[in-house]
Amino acid sequence: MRCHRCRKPANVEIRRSRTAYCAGCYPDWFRQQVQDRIDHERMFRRDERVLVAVSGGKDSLALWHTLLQLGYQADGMYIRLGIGDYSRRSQAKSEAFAERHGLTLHQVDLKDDHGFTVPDLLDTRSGKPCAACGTVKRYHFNKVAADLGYPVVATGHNLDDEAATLLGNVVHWNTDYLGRQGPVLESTHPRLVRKVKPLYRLSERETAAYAIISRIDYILEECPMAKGAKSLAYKDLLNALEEEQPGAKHRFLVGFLKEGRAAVRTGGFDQAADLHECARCGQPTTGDLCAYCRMADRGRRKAVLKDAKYGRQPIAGPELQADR
Ligand code: Q46
Ligand code: ZN
Repeated sequence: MRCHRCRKPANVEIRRSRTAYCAGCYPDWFRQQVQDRIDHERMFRRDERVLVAVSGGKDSLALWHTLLQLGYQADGMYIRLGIGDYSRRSQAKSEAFAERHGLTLHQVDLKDDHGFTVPDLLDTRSGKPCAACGTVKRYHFNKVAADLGYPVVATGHNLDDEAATLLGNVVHWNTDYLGRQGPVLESTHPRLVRKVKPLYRLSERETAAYAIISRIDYILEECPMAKGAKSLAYKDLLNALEEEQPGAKHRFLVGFLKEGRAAVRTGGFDQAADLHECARCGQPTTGDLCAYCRMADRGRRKAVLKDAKYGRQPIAGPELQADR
């Protein structure tokens, strides 16, 4: 195949559009796709500072790199989740990227700053901390952005992530989530920052190709907690479908956003309704304590028990509070 732009031998094939690009033209094509989405979805303006949620993986580092190349003011934020060597290596990749490009990388350390780690949040039924980990990440990315005055948080969710989430929500008919799934989540409260996903139409393969061609040094290994996660099963199903029908993932997600989402929006969930400040941390919540503060209490209790078992000195966090 030949490059769609310059007719040189192609390196990256985009099967869904029956095109291909050489390594010289591909990064430009990729960045143009991102720019189109930012503009079309009105994700952020050039005068707005963007906080990129960074994990050390290809998607978040490719996103950060792309935004900088497009001329946006983008800083990074990394959360030290405390998932053993995986966390240490992903932190090192994130810090190295920031250092190499002279960028600001904000960090939160769950254990040192909050007294627990993600493995302390294991769910007793699933044996996985992923749902809780997602709450932790959303909470801290939002809180740091709100505290430091960033109007928007950008995450590296790609087409594969979004299509898998959509399939999961359809399988379980989570209509509230379906009604809110999309590339932009607007702010509904002064302390809830806008969330955007500029890579949502680019596949995992396309993002990886961008990262490799741009010589981005990212962590190759997956989080060890991801093994057996339902989202991986949905991704496998969608990949099998994509093999048979190139473009199926794209049509599934984009078709839903265009046609299906409005139909399920009647779910009745209104995020703006009844929001007040969490009694502990001040973040918006519908309850007395926010979901994060309740979960953090459980995590700290587990951490204290573990520290006692292994004879370690527990790290002080906010005082433990009884479960409600
Ligand atoms: S980091 Fe957290 Fe993921 Fe690891 S524990 Fe699960 S959610 S798999 S993106
Ligand atoms: Zn709280």
